[in-house]
Amino acid sequence: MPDNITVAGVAVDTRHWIGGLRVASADTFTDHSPIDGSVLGEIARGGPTEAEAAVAAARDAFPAWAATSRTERARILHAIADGVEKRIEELAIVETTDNGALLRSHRRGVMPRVAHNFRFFADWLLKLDHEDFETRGHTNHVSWDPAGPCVLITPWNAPLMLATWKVAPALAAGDTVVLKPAEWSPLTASLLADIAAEAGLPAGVLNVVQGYGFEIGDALTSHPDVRRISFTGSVPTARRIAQSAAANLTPLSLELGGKSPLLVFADADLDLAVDLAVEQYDNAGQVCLAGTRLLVEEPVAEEFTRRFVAKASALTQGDPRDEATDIGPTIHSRQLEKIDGFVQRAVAAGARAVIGGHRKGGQYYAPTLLTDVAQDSEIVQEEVFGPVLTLQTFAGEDEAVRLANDTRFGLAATVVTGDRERAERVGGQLVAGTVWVNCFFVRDLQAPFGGSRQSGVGREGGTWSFDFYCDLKNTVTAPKGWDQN
Ligand code: TXE
Repeated sequence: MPDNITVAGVAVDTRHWIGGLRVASADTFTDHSPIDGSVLGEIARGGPTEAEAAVAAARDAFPAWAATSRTERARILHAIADGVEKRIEELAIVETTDNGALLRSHRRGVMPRVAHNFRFFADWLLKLDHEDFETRGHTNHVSWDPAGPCVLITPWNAPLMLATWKVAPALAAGDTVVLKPAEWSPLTASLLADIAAEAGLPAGVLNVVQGYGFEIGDALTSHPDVRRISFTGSVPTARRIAQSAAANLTPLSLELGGKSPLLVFADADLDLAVDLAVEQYDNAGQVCLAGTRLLVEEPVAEEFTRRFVAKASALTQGDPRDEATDIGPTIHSRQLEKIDGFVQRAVAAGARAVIGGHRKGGQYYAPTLLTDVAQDSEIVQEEVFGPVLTLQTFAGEDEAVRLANDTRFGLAATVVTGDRERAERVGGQLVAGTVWVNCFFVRDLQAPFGGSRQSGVGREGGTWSFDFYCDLKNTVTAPKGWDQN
């Protein structure tokens, strides 16, 4: 197997990155581009041996990295951000070729935010503190101690973005990392390893292992030397990881799926509501936060649907490398089958496809809107993870809230209304980690991010990330015992 492949003119090392060295595996797996199904190359296929080596490297590197001053850790994180910024074009084209999301958003939105992830947590680290306080003359000093090696397991829908939401705070906290990117989009994690090494991150502080989750996952998540596991992905895999982590009671952060509602009240700016609704097709709907359940108040449902259809029908679907493309392919043919299965079963159960409802060749699925769907049906209750929205109507706030909350998920919700008091009232009753009012996808790293119910465990962002990646320690010192000498 060659150690390097060239993807869109960029050389990518296909081996693991363990203890500051490139390491091959006897086996490989084939990485395809979702754009046209072409083979990108053979990637190292890790298993328990590589998991063990990577955790050992992270364990060995931990004491020195944990003892590195905050200012030095912050300096290196900024240097990684510089490296990302220098390679934005390369990272963007490799990510698009590997996962099919739009090049224009990788270039202008995602990759700059990847750099920002490192800068943000570097800066936050420097202001991280607790005030000391006193108890009957004793001082309490709370410190944020680095926890140890962390296993970070990430998905394919926003590979480098979601990986660096975890890598940056873990490194800032003084932890060492084993990153396992998804087998469907392994390439930018390998480039990140290069960038981190060039930025001066010591060997073993960041390790990247490649492979199938079912082959390498258990060895990582059940390892007794691992102090934290952070995972973004599906609910069934999260259950599996939780069982595996239970062996050592390793703390977990889980960011899982969603079936988020987008509520449109009759007093809403309808054009804004339509814009926000059409935005849910971004990344071909392969976004955990997507507001895939459109809930529209009865008096405006017809007009909303008319305007939505006009706008959605004008979307351009095709090669994600073209600037003019709005919707790219789905990640792989199994995902396409899964999406189509959901839609065909819904139609067989009486749903009507107002637009779409079919494949478009290759791995592309037509943006779809389904009406006449029952609240307890599969299409309303299960995450499709494709460009498929349902539309239901409601009469009044109570019904809107009841429908919105009636799922096992609780990741996000969007409320579109012209009435501030209604926004507060309704927002206050929604079960969701994030509520957007008259907007969507606005994300500040200072804010907690995560899901309720089966959408996740824990929150990422600002202090919440450090809470997770650190062992908080309280040192209580008495006023006596100091004058022995
Ligand atoms: O996810 P998996 P898949 C949802 C979405 C999608 C479905 C399936 O509905 O259709 O999940 O996607 C690693 N131990 N989301 O199968 O399996 C795996 O290698 C340890 C929502 O791709 O959860 C990859 O790195 N790790 C989501 C990561 O888990 C294991 C994003 C995610 O893969 C493992 C992705 C194991 N036993 C999918 N098995 C979101 N929240 O945004 C697999 N993995």
